[in-house]
Amino acid sequence: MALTNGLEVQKEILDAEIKSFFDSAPPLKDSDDISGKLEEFVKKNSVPSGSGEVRRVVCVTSGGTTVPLEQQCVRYIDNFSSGHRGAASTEYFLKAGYAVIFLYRRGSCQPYCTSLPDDPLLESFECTDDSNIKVCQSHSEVVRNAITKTHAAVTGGLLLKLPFTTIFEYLQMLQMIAFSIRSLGPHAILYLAAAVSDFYVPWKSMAEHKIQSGSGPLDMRLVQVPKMLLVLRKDWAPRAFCISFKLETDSKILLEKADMALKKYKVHMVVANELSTRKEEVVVVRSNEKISVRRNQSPGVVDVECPLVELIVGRHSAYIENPDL
Ligand code: PAZ
Repeated sequence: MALTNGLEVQKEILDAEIKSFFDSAPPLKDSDDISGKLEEFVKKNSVPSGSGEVRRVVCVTSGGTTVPLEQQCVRYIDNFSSGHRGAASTEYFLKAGYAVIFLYRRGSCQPYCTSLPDDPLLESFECTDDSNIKVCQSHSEVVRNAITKTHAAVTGGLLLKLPFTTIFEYLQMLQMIAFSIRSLGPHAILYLAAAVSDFYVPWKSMAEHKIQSGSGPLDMRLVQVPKMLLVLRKDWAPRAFCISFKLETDSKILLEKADMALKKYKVHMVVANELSTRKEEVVVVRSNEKISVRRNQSPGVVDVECPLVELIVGRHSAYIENPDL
């Protein structure tokens, strides 16, 4: 009884921290547009197909969130995430028949574009004469694939792309998505691959204008971002299959931290990865298993996300059959 009360108090404190985060965050500029798109997307994908099968929907989060240091933002704190994991995973989920809500950092990797050069406009195209531009032969296959597959997925109502930049935008949009997929119950997945800031400057204590350098060293207090995973699981979308990611640079603590996250946030699966080897290997951590998933070296299979998504689809099918196990 005492333990239950202790947990309840912790949950109340967390709820209050989360409320204060959202209350003080700058409101999303295009929130009506986003909710309209979400509503339409979920409605369209809730209708059972001709075979009576319910479409599965996954929200893939991708890329890093920024932490603004000024309200009229000149400077911000950022992180390493390229968005490759989220973009590649989106392709494999689409291939597996899922509809995907791709919540991505503006300017990060996009589905079907991960093998384009860094500066695709300049490197994939060439001017043939004053008025004509054509795709260079060496990139034509990739460009064609990127255009046709993206177009087919978006116009077919199977891919909804929603960009964010700041931690404020990301968490507000994630909450909106979680609320909108609730109605799909166990048919929905939350695949949280974005690298989310742990610390932020609350909007109200943030300088309005560009911080001046003349006044000596910068002394700034960052506050911890409230851990929203538990409320996401318990309150926002309690029946969705929830997968979080854990990144560490020290391999000695990685699995222990992933185990802790699994227990603390009650997610269904934690995908553990190390910074330097994240493109080669991940470990899927569940309460009863730890599975190492490696990039297949055979020709044509280039991403670790391919076997990872395959494994997740299998576990998700089992979850749909029996969500209480
Ligand atoms: O975006 P990317 O492909 O460069 O990296 C993917 C990743 C390492 C950000 C992702 O696999 C991950 O672990 N995300 C969670 C990071 C964390 O907050 O622990």
